[in-house]
Amino acid sequence: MTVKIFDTNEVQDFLKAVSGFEQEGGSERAKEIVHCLLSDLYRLIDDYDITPEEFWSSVSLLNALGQGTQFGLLAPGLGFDHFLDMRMDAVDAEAGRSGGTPRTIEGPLYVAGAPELQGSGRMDDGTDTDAEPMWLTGQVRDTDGMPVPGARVEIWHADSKGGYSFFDPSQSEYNLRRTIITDAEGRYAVRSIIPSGYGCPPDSPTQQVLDLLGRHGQRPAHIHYFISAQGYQHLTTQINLAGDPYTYNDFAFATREELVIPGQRVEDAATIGARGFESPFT
Ligand code: MBD
Ligand code: FE
Repeated sequence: MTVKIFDTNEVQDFLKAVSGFEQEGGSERAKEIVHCLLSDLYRLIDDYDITPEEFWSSVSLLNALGQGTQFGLLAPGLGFDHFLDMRMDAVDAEAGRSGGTPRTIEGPLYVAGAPELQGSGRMDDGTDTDAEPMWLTGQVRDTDGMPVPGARVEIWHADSKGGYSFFDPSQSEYNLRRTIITDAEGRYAVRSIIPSGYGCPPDSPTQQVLDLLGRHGQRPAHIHYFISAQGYQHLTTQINLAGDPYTYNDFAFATREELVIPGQRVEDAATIGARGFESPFT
């Protein structure tokens, strides 16, 4: 049995009523967007002969996706975050802004208010005994290559099990989350631990949706950055540690070639200072 009713006047008038077209007040933009969205969804129900059972089980799934950060996790999996980035890239190109480190997605696991470090310091609490130490050093430069002193470099990343503090209750507050203010030469340097890739919880509603699409929910090992400074455009980005099996198979589509960084093995932390920055680790 297939019935098609979408194109009837009754349904079209009903859609307008549901979207508030017959009412004063509210937002015209909201009415138009809701009308467009509902039209697509009603048509989809018609086209695919969605049964009431299928519809209500989708509602249950949406309710589950409303818990915690679940929809925030599914959104990158469905490409929304990357699509919004593509749009911001296009806006920048249109305005003639080019150069610098490419942006990529923020993801759902940022937490504001991390401890602040002046130029350098340590990000891990020392309790992850499975982890290898990692030093992150860098210099914030403008698109002309000039150093930016006093820039805010916010860094957050996962532990050796792929978990993020705050969302993983086994970690201490703000573990692996810091704000570093760049020094007079625009430089920063921190000691942390090498993160593992992230995987969506296997029994989560997000993974349930990915399973229906035959997709995995894995991200390669990565480190998140916000870079900001007075008078400059905010940058949201990440670096990927080269060599991860998921580098070019990220469920969140966040990898960009320029952001894949090969780590260098350092036997003596003091040598980090030899590359033009007085080492805070000696
Ligand atoms: C992450 O760590 C992440 O960065 C994204 C985008 C999605 C899920 C987990
Ligand atoms: Fe992440």
